[in-house]
Amino acid sequence: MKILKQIWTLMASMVLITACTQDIPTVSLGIDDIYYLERMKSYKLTPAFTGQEYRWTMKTASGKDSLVSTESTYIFLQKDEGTYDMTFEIIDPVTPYKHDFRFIVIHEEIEYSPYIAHIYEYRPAPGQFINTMPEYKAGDTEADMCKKVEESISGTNNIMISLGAYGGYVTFGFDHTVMNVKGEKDFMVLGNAFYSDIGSYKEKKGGSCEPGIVMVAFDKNQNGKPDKDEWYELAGSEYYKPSTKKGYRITYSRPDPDKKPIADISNGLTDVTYIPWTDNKGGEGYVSKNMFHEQNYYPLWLEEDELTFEGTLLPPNGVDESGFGTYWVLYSYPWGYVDNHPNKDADLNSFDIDWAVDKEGNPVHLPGVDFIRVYTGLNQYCGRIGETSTEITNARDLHIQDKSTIIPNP
Ligand SMILES: [Ca+2]
Ligand SMILES: [Ca+2]
Ligand SMILES: [Ca+2]
Repeated sequence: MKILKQIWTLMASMVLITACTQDIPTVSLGIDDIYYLERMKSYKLTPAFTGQEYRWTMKTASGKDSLVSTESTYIFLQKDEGTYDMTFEIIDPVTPYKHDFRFIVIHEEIEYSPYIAHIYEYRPAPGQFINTMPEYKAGDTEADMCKKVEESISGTNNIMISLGAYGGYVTFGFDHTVMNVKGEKDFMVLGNAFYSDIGSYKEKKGGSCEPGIVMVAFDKNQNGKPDKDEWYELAGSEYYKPSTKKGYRITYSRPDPDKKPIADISNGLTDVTYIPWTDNKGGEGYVSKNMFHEQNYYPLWLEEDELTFEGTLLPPNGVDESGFGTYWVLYSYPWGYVDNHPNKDADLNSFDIDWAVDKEGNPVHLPGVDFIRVYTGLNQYCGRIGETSTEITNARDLHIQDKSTIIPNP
């Protein structure tokens, strides 16, 4: 905010200088002649005049005008420092209008961090690591829990947080817009996936892979919050397969403290009917409680007695390779999910904003994203190892120079 304020002050004084040296029109177009803006920050231009059609063009290196938009408003956003000469035209038989202006994109005053700067929301589904990763203390509010998540996974911190069973999510952002660079992956999210050490499972890339689905949003209304902005799913390797269900919705209920637990000791479960869920496909079941994690599995800072999550559902990836519940292998999907491959495979934990699709599955081009959301993509229960839950330890923007190093989890 401080940086922005300084930029605005700088811009305001520039506008003042320009305004004093030329005739002031009686009605202003609302677009200045020159703007100073930090790289990877967006600025919305809203002309005061209207007409039949609009043309926003930008001069290319060869001096040609390249059309960048035909909307009435335009959000300027550039990755690289430099001078950008632009023209705005209103095409109208009665009141045509043409205005040349310039953006000077400058380096940020305070160096950007390539790592998470802010957690906007932490809404895990029930799970065996909920209320412990991060730890809930009596009286903690949702904001307190967001702060704890921020302390865990922002900057170079890499303390694992859990999203719980299907649908549980976290929404985070950086101190700038993550740019969508053409033909390149744009950001990386790390989890705690690993392949089994046993030969054939290792080769088949199976072990503990708990794929989380990634969604992205651009702050179109420019208010710095993920509120009315449209979310787009990044279509991973399973997205178009018939085994993947779209529009899945699940509701979990707060566990009843007076309920009689039903144990399955052979699987280490102390209550197999612990947290009930129902879905919109006619399914129902439970998140069981196990003997290794005795705390309450329902997010205790939330007042609601029911939690509903909605999204795309990936097919089950867990196989009981022992045949009697003692050795579960959770296989990875090829690409496009969080907590799906070991962190050392940087490329398989990296994401391209150009994978974004709308609700109908049509590819969408976004110039960059301000908000990233990850949610657990499977509704699966694997005996003694419990519900499948995506974990996150850290994330980074791949287009910002790394000035510090983090030690990734194995
Ligand atoms: Ca890209
Ligand atoms: Ca917004
Ligand atoms: Ca995991």
